[in-house]
Amino acid sequence: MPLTSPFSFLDIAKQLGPQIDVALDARTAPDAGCPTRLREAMRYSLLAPGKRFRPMLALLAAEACGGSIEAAMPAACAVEMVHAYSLIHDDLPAMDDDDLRRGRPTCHKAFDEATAILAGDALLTLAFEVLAKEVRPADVAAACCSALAHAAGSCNMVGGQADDMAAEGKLRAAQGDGCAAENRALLAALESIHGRKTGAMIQVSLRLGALTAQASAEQLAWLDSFGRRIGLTFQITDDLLDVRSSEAATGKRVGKDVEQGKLTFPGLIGLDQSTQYAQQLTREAHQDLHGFGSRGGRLWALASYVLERNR
Ligand code: GRG
Repeated sequence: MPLTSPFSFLDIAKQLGPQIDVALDARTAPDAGCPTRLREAMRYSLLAPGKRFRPMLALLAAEACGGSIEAAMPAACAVEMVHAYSLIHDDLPAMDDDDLRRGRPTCHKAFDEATAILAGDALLTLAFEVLAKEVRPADVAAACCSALAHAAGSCNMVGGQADDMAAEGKLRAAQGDGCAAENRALLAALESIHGRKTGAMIQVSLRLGALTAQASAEQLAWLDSFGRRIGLTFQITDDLLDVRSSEAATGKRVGKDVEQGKLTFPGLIGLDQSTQYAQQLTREAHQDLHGFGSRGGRLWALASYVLERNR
């Protein structure tokens, strides 16, 4: 594996982003059975200008395993649908209560709370319909449904969100005034929450793409380790952006973690150590790709992007 990749995230995004958008658009086209306002709310959030990071992971994992972008596209759409649902629900007043997402008013602001809840529900269920109907052969479709359900469900994304909300007050009280052992325990708690809340969806995006390429058990294990590391890096950079970036650059409210007294990587270990930790994880993630040779080149560039991203 080269020490650098000849690919840039910008070029990858320019090529794959529009293909992903066309595929998402087609799968949410007007349908006689779906109420117009519900369809509009689903499309408003799903087709909003996000980074399409998870679908790109699915497509490039398939590529790394010798599969095709075309065969992996239904899986790429499914992970973005689940992601869009999670953002809609996370923005609701009962959760993070946010007004701005992807540079636009959040779904419940643009529509109303009930419509936003239903749009999230509909995107979640549509993801599984797409996988079941479009992934071939059928045993791979079943494996994809099972993996996505586990990653998005009560033991991972939803569970991580529940623990994050439950822990907020307690972790906040402990932050900053603990001894080294307490800080290590807090760091482990933080990593556990984010591993489930954010990391599991990143890992499963890779897994789904790999499954559509009939990946070997060894390749799945490499991608799992790669996904764990870039998932953690993604969360650290998210925390850093909340401190360092702007609303204009990220398309969402910043400075919110400090305002809400949330436990974060910079809050716990400082800005410099958080940056160093993210750099170390990225180096290790790059090593995880060694076995894929040059076919892993575009995935390599995505890992670098996670570290360097500014939105
Ligand atoms: C409500 C069930 C439920 C789960 C919510 C994913 C999640 C769980 C909450 C999102 C909260 C959040 C902002 C977490 C930080 C990491 C993250 C998922 C950021 C958003 O993902 P990006 O940056 O967004 O890939 P875009 O818009 O580019 O797709």
